[in-house]
Amino acid sequence: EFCQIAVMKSRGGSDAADIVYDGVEMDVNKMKIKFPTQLFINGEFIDSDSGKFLTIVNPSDESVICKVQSASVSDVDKAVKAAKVAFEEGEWSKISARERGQLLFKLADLMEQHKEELATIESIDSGAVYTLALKTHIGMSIETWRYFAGWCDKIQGSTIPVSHARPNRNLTLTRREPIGVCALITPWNYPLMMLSWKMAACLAAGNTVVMKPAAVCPLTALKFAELCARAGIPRGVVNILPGSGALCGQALADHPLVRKLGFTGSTEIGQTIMKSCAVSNMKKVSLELGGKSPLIIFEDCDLDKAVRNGMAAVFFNKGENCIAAGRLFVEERIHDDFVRRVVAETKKMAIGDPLHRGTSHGPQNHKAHMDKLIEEGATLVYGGGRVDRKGFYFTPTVFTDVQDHMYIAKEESFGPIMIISKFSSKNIDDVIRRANGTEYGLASGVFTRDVSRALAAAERVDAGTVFINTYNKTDVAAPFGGFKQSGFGKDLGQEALNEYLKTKCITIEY
Ligand code: TAP
Repeated sequence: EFCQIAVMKSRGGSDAADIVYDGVEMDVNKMKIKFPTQLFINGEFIDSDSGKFLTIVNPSDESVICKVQSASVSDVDKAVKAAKVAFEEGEWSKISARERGQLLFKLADLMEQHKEELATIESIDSGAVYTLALKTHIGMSIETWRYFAGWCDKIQGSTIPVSHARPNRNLTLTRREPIGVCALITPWNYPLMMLSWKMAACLAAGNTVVMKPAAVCPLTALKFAELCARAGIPRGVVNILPGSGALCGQALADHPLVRKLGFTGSTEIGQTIMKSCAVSNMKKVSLELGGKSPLIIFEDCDLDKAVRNGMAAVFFNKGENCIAAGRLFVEERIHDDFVRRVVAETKKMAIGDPLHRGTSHGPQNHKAHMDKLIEEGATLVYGGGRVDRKGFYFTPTVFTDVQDHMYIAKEESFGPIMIISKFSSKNIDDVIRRANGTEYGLASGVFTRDVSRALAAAERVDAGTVFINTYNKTDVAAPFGGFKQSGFGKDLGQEALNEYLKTKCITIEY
């Protein structure tokens, strides 16, 4: 139901005691949820200049949830200018780093209080299975905010012994400073988590931000905007602009007052963005892009675990997972057994309504994405098409006998499709060469009980993440990001702060 909603906010932002927005209230998942449907600029929810909307569809039943304001180029300009004022003159620029941390902790607490609501919104918007949304999409988002809130007052420079200009003496020190107005552009697979991975580090470093969520899944970002206002994040510090990539995203990459752009998405759009950042004003850029991650399973592994983790490596979050194992290399002696077991387990996966607690596999995120998941080549041993029910459901799929040159072995599916080929233990160099035979380098995995073999593989695989005897084990404290055409610049961990800081070097003579 579309309505006007007023919610209390604690302090900061505009002078009014309440935040008012046009939004939606729904009874779903045995709870009341409400969220804004307007742009969030300078601490207020407002309509777009363009009068354009995004239509938001629930992928589990293809129903329209609501319409959301779609930002225009002039809305982007308005938001960037508000973020610039907030950075240079606002309360944000005056409070101490420790106070900044307290505000981010408060925001995390509010997210925690609303985690069921956020997970429900994520589920209806993106098709994420609710139980997973609660634990990962929302749970890891909250952890990310707390982790970076803790960093705020620990960002420090160094003192450096430089050569003296005799007879005088010199001292050099460095300051780690925020960059200014940052833009963030994120994809649809983990809407709130991708926002959090980038924005928490960005704000902890003291920047202000204009953020564009994916056009198909903007709802948790808008709920997050409401929580920012309620937490008392000063006006203009966080601006959220749902809109199209071609218009709103491009305007952010082109904007001369934006000094840094953090992007997660496809390699193709990453290239466009990097070019635009260079041409407009040489803005700093970090890119988390696609992957086709290899998972190498040796015959001496714990096979039960390899089957379980191998499936999770591919089917987690419906395969809409940037580090999904896009290529499984299974040693020939265990290959047939592995395939048999994987297919038996895959058949047992509970496909259905993502809000049902027993569901393990929900619908694909949106129709255009699902329509791309068509099989070709190789041997299809299970699945390979839509599930016969309403909603964008795709059967978890297994291909064997995949050759390295085939399209499905080279291009990311971003869907629940397992691609298996064999290798021989007689030629480990060969499987490493095949694993590295891609322009991507996001993640990788190895299953073996032989420590030397595991470490040798970890050393030689050219990817930003290597999992040994596990998969998908990301953590807010550990750096995450790819090599080669999977991009550069890390999310998470201390290293992520570097993406949102600049180092100033000060030399004193005395
Ligand atoms: P993209 O099509 O690249 O879209 C990502 C974001 O960029 C969206 O918000 C999109 O807007 C926007 N965009 C599109 N064109 C733009 C332009 N010209 N200028 C500025 N922004 C623009 O990717 P996707 O299909 O949403 O996401 C899937 C891809 O993301 C996969 O390849 C996956 O591997 C990758 N991914 C990587 C990671 C990491 S951490 N490496 C994590 C998740 C996903 P619209 O909403 O209008 O499309």
